[in-house]
Amino acid sequence: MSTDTSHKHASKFMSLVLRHEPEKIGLQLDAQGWADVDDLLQRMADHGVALDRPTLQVVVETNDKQRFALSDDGLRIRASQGHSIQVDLGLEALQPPAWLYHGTVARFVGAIREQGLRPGERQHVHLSLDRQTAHQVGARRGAPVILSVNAGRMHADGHVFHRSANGVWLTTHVPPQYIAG
Ligand code: HQG
Repeated sequence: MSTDTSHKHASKFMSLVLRHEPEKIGLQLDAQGWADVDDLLQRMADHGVALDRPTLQVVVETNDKQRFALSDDGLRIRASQGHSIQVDLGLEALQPPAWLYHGTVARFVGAIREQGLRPGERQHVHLSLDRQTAHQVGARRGAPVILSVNAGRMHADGHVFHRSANGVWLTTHVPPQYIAG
């Protein structure tokens, strides 16, 4: 495996256990989603994904979307967003920019126009700051369709927004009336 490929493999495994299935390797996350770094590394090694502490640092620092955050003392790690398990990231409520963007694919658009954007398996609907990022998010599933979300009006109407440590805007539901083409 090239270094890049092995880092990507480690990152995907870390996304799985830090966002969705910590029990897969018997890992404990606290209420804010943090895991003990040494425990994570030991359990990853036991499951065939061995990396040392300096390499973990590199994986975290070079991750294309900055998906992971280390605590200030370096002893704990968590995913910055994208969880399906219940965690409280402790993010403050913020005023969003006037418009945010959501990348999806044509086959979901009918349901989205009817029900609005729903978080699905995750805790939050994920919204991007710019169309280019939304394009990349949608392109994971096919030809991307980009929806514009009137976040300014949502916020004025009392909807709560957060921004993850890696710059993804989060809210719990975007009703259809706030979605433009
Ligand atoms: C769609 C990646 C039917 C929604 C990305 C999306 C992001 C609906 C899918 C992050 C719907 C959910 C999140 C409705 C929404 N009816 N379909 N009412 N409402 N959908 O993966 O936003 O690489 O949970 O359009 O870059 O695609 O993992 O959300 O297609 O930041 O770090 O249901 O995941 O980041 O899919 O992606 P997801 P997402 P990572």
